[in-house]
Amino acid sequence: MATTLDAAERDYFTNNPPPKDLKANTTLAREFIGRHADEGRRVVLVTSGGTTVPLETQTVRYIDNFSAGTRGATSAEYFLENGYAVIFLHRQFSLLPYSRHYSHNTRSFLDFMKEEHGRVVVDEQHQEAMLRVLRQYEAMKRDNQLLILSFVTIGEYLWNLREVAQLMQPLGPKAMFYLAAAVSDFFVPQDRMVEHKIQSSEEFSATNSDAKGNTLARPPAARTEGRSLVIDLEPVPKFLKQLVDTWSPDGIIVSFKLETDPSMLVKKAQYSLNKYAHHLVIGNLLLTRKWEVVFVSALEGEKWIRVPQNRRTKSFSGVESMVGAADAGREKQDSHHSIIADQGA
Ligand code: PAZ
Repeated sequence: MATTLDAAERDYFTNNPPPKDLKANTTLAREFIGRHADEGRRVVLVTSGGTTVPLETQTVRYIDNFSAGTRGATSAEYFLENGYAVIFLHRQFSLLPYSRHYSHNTRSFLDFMKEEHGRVVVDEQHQEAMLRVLRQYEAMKRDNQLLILSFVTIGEYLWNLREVAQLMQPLGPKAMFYLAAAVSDFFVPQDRMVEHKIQSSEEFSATNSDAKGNTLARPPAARTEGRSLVIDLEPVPKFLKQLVDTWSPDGIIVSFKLETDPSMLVKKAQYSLNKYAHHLVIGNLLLTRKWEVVFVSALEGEKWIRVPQNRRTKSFSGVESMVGAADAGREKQDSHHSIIADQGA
């Protein structure tokens, strides 16, 4: 089994090229991990947002994943507040810790401002909430506790995950992996990816060549046949096993499982726990993910955590009530709960 997985890893990372910024990210992560290890801090890698699956090398079209990065960005704030150093590996332009309170909103951040005596100030009604967020943000910056790295594609995500996990290996159980990103299960391997935009018209559709103009050895994974677009994706190797067994075997590993069918959720979470033998699977359903999650672990079995009805907010627009509700909720929740279910965000 190990051999098969090692071969799958070798095969994937040999045939799918590293992202251009991998070296720079690795340098930043090495320095960050080393500094916090010297200071005795625990380090958590939080992954957040959805990966894309490009259909062409010069990408015009891609398959995306729904995630906005709310879970990851919110959780990162709670990890920071609880003394962790956080490496936040997120989908470019998805939500970020702290700024999430004022971005991706139905309101512009300018709506929180007003002009006073020729200067820009925060509107009175937002002062208290914004001051609270700003103080947390500044405390985090003072201690250099947050490193932000980004990905867009599934390939960029996997390369960064592997590099950072291996760098965290020496931390042993002081390393945590909190895998909240929505990662594609299927992808287009490099040797089946056409260089140029897939044409919709048959007249122009002979595009099955790579960057050098050579015809691909295997049929392109995405191509037009007649007037239809045919997409034939391959499975992404299950690297969670590699993370648990070899990349960071002593780290604490928390994975997430998303389902839409309630009858599948616990079953699938349990299956994942048994298969990968890591510490915790947090299950959530697409439609209720902001209010309830289920923890599935070998130690405690199945345990549901729900945000009480009266603390749920319905829209993204009420930032002040969102921050207020989160803080009110916090009194009643222990920090573990708060990390995964911050209402309103
Ligand atoms: O980013 P978001 O807050 O909109 O959604 C969070 C989530 C549902 C992507 C996350 O909680 C999760 O379940 N991630 C793992 C998804 C999966 O690959 O099963």
